[in-house]
Amino acid sequence: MPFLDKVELCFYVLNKKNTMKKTVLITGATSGIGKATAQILAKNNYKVVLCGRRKDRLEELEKELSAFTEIHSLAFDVRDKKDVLEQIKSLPSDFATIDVLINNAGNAHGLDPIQNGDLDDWDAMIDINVKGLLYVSKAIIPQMVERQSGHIINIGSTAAKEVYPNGNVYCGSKHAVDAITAGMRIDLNPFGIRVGGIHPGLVATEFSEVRFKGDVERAANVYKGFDPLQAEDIADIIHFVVSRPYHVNIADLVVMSTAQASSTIVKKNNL
Ligand code: NDP
Ligand code: 8X3
Repeated sequence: MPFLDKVELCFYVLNKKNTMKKTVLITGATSGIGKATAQILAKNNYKVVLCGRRKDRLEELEKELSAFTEIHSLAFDVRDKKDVLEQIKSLPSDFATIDVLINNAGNAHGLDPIQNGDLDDWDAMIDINVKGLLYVSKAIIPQMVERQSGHIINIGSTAAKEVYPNGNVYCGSKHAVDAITAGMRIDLNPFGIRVGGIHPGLVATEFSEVRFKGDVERAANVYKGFDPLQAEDIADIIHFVVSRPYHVNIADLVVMSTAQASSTIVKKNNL
């Protein structure tokens, strides 16, 4: 083959690879599961829109991952519905078509019996885990409906499947995520949109630090004495889920560490 034809072929292949890249928007990409997911997808030929509130972390991650792919960051609080809609609308044309939405932002706030629960903690969990997920979805679903394609992955929890002592409102918020995921799958079925839930057990992230309001020692104790899931374990599974052929939808997945049998049964070494 003449040299110039070879060069042309190289350009064609590179171009084709680029136009075939899917764009993934990940909420809660500044830490834990969301960050690890951004890292694995960026290294596997996806364009990534990173979302979170902490701008410094977004900038740092954007810098790190730009070595692998196109990255765009959006800083917003998922509770602010006006800002959620405006920020997503503001995406540059290169990133505006979202093929995969990963609704991951969320946390537990507090671990108290219902009679002692803090109203602000309850608001935070319902507003972030449930309403925030809905606002982000509302901003993106119309374009998927129009294109008749797309993939939505909602990060629930084992707390979406069972209730444990003092987990009351967090478990309620995640049960809502589970129900909303099923509802999305039903309503978006006529449009050929994939919808699934991934439900991890205990994952060693900043989750417990947030739950215990910065009490690092109490947070570390949650993961002591056994081999907990790491954020990368869930990210790896998310990569598997998004990379299945389009006719395959992994609808509902519960993932625990081997040491965990349920929310309250964890085989710990003697401490
Ligand atoms: P982290 O605390 O490490 O990460 C939480 C992420 O959510 C951060 O990036 C944070 O970003 C973002 N976030 C929190 N509140 C808001 C908000 N108001 N607006 C925008 N973003 C927000 O925890 P995980 O990675 O563990 O948690 C990720 C998801 O996984 C959550 O939905 C959690 O419920 C779920 N999960 C976690 C498990 C665990 O054991 N760790 C197990 C099962 C499910 P920023 O603060 O920058 O806004
Ligand atoms: C996080 C897992 O068991 O702390 O959703 O609720 S748990």
